[in-house]
Amino acid sequence: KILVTGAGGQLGTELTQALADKHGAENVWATDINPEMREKFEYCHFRTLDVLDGEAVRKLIENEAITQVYHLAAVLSASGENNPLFAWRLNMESLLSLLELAKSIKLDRIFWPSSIAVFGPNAPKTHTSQFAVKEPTTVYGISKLAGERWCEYYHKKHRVDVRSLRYPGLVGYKSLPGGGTTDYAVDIYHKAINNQNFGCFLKPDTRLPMMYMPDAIKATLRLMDSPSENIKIRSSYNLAAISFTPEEIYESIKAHLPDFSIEYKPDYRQQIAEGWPQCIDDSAARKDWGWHHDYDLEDMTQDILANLPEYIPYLHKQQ
Ligand code: VAH
Repeated sequence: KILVTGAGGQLGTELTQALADKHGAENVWATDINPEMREKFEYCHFRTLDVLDGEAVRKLIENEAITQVYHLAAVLSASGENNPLFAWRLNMESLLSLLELAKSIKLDRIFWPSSIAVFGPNAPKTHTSQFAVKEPTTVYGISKLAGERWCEYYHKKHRVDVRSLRYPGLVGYKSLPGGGTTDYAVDIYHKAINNQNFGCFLKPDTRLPMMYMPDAIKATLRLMDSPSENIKIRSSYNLAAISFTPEEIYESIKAHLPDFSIEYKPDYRQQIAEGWPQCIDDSAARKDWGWHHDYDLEDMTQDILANLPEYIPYLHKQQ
């Protein structure tokens, strides 16, 4: 029985569906702080849940005999800078109370997303290794680094089977752009199909590690299906796929929609992006549990331009 927190978010929207497809919708409890998300989860169970309410989380897990928790609820990098103490509290306290709960209630396994945001400006910009120096400069990155340390601690000290991935920027067409610094790469497709000029909040040459959502889902399911003894890294695995700049994703779209235009208006998110690596080394994930990505930039652009137009009505139901 699976519990997903923050199910209404960018990753949760697609991961919850994938988990229902894999384990049966009757075995999946989607939860979100926003009760309006209920209409996105008619295919499985839905509960409104504040992950900071430890008692409510415990009750749901016990009452429904939950065995796996995908704890996705979090404040992302850009939003976090506008509300630092709340971002720290939500990202950190909710994870800690879940790990503490996992000590007493026997949970089969927990998934918790980390991010390449754990690396700061002084990490190597390319081929950033699993163990490169981590001095994150955003509240989000600080909370994800601290969270990784706690995951490894609870695994070592209390045998909690918690697993984690350092996602790059995730791009998908099934959710609207959110509070992430990489969400320009989601918004650009919406503007392109509406033939609107795209105002990009990053400079044209800002290279970032990115991944198409189907690859992120595949990695998550594969990590969680692997035998525990294969999961050697219990902080969080580097995970990589593609790496592109705003100019490159714009050109990949323009090849299909010649009239599409862009202008660059860098804002506070430029500095966040410049503090992150440009492409990271995920050899540990490839070695330990056979990771490899499927989609490159052109595959992603073709798939999104083909599917986003007919998906739009569902998206605006979410707003
Ligand atoms: C963010 N999408 O922008 C997230 C992610 C690497 C970026 O962590 O905050």
